Amino acid sequence: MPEIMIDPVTRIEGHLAIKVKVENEKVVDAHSSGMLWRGFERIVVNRDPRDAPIILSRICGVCHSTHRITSTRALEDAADFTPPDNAIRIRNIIQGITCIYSHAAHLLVLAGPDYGVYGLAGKEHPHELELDVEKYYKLLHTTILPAQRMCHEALAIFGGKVPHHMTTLAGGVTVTPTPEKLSLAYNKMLEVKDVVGTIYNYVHETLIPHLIEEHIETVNLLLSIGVGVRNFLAWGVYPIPEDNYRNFLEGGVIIKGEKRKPDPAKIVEHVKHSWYTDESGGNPAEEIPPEPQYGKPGAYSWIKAPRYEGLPCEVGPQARMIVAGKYKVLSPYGASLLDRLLARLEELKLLVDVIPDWIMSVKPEEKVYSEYKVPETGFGIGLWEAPRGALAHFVKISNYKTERYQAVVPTTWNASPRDGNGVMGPIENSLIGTPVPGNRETINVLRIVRSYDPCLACSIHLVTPKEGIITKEAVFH
Ligand code: NFE
Ligand code: MG
Repeated sequence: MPEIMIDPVTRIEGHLAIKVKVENEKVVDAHSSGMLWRGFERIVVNRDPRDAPIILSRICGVCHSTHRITSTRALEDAADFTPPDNAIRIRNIIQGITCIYSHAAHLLVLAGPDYGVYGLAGKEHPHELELDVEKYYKLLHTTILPAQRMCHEALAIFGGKVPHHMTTLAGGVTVTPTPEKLSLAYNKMLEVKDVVGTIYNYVHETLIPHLIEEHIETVNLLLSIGVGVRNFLAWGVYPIPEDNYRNFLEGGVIIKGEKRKPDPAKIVEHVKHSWYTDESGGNPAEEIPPEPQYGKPGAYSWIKAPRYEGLPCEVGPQARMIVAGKYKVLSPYGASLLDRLLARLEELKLLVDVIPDWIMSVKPEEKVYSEYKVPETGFGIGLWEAPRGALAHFVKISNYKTERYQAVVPTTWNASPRDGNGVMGPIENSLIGTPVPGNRETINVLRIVRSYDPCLACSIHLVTPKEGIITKEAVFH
């Protein structure tokens, strides 16, 4: 039976290896392996808890702001503390802009080339899925990079710098939102809104109608592959002070089609197939900081396998938008590769449209910080949404220090290996049945993996290695 190893998967963040077994030109088995080891949950232990948001922002170079905010929320939860409304508004803006630049980068730079960047830079306009590198280069320089720069500049107005903004801390934020800063950020985000609006309209008015008319078989293929587990989890994000703190994108968990309120007590991280000691798993509120055990028999990933009520869950824009009731799935199977991309585009549009209003809702005359005191003992959970999905940080404080810390991160859910019951993670599951023409053409395997926008730095959040380079032979022996 042909076996194909893709190591590393390119155009994602970090080192992911995908191994598929192919029979009769279809994937019949899949393994997802996170191939870098990090150590953040260990680094913050025994320090002042207020160090955690600063250190944990460094989990990732993409969603750094998200980790900083989520860690701050965990600290605030541990002290039963609510920050001032203006701080909530500013954190929402920082988070929203993070999501905008991350989604735009995924759609146009990471996943886009797999589809000739949807005709915008295809060899033949507008349906050809083969990339014209020269056209793409031009698009990158005239449109994509300037829009990214504008997002970073707007974020820096509220965060001091990008990456790793500095203003969010337990108690609120430290930026003074003067009318000048607000209007500068507002104007920058209006420009971003224009760029995204143009691309969004092109996709809906030109690309999709054209594909449906002339290439319905491609559309049907993209709607029928990469379906996945169809359990969806989102914690909810963007509490709006003016709306009684309701989340702009409400959270929920959908299991077997039934939506419920999500409960972090129902998470268990499995480690049977992960390079950690068996003691390292469990509920994140109780788990010990992860203890690496490279070479553990049966293990093949540095990613743990979080499960909700024992089940794998997809997280990310498709999950979040379905849970929030903001996206209607096109696939008859309840999820798909194409829906994952379109939900990301819809969320991007939703955010570029609303962020200018959020900027104007900040009140320059109101406070942005209240005094926060680290409790002598406490336990707190920060629930939030990263661009790639549900993010939870758990902190246990004793004697004014961090005794334990856990982060359960979006790509940990999506790219997880098999769990203790041998059940595949969402990406692995999504690959089963994928056509592989000639038993060797892997474009659709790659498209499916990339549709989750994996980030390995986040998913493993641990770095060491005295052990040296990890080779594929060492993994799949
Ligand atoms: Ni490193 Fe992250 C996001 C978080 S992904 S990018 O989005 O949290 O697992
Ligand atoms: Mg973790």
